[in-house]
Amino acid sequence: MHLPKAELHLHIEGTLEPELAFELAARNGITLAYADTEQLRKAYLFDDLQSFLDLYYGLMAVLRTEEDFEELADAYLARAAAQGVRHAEIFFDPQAHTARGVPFATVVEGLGRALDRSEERHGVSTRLIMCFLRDQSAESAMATLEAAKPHLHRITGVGLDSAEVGHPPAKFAAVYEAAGALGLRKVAHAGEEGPAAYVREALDVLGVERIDHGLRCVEDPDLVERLVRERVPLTLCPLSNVRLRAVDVLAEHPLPRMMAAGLLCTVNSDDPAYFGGYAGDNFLAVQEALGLHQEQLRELARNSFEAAFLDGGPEEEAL
Ligand code: ES4
Ligand code: ZN
Repeated sequence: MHLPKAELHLHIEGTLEPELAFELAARNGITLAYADTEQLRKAYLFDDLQSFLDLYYGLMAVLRTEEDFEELADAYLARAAAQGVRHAEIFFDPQAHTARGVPFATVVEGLGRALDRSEERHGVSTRLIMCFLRDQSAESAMATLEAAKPHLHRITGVGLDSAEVGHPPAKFAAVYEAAGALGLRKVAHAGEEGPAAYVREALDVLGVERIDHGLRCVEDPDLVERLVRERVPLTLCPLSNVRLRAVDVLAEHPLPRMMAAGLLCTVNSDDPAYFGGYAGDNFLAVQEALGLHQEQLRELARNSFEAAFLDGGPEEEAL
């Protein structure tokens, strides 16, 4: 599926393919608990968010140097470009790296090296969004924002990810306020496995401009009406929803109903190495399983550019 599109929900650590994991492990003298890429790929079968996250964080051990992060990002950008992605807003999880002794600067400079060459090499413009791990403390998130300060020229916004239930958005109110004061854009995962109330809270308490996933908004008609009225973009990830059992099968994904309700939906890949496909694969999968027509696919692609942080943000719009 080569329709030109923007990818707005992509965790760079979730693009680590088994082959690259083994290559980096060998280079860094790390022994993985899997015999080969085939065995590792079999471990990429899980049935909920937590079992996925355990593997995802564990495998990050192979990422140690700037070169590692550069290679990871460059490999993603090449694959994305081949599937029609022209603009990518890329999440990374600084705490997952600093907690194991990899400095913030190593991560952001390594990713930055690949991103700096992306337009020229791959024809893909990029933005970087740092995510706070919501199952860690608000203090840790604030310390992470502090660590980001020397690198803000590379960072467009903040996000919130990891285990959702029990970690409502309001926990991070002060961090998001501080991020906003630094001129950073704001997004948050909400309504993936958590309730519709978390989507409301992300809007009201954190002041986010986009909701990552937001799937469970459909349980709350008043919320849907508000999201439509305010044109709040939702970054949906259909293949992720199937693999993490947010929906039983793709044919039952609420995407067509959400589009019909007037929601500003986008289709993204989340953690493509783990969930069975990149951006174009997600477009193709919803086309086949949900019978979306060309015009609906074009609407999704148009939405992705409308929802992208390609403008100067709310402050510029207010001028
Ligand atoms: C994630 Cl699918 C998903 N949900 C929450 N946090 C994440 N981090 C990486 N992928
Ligand atoms: Zn995600």
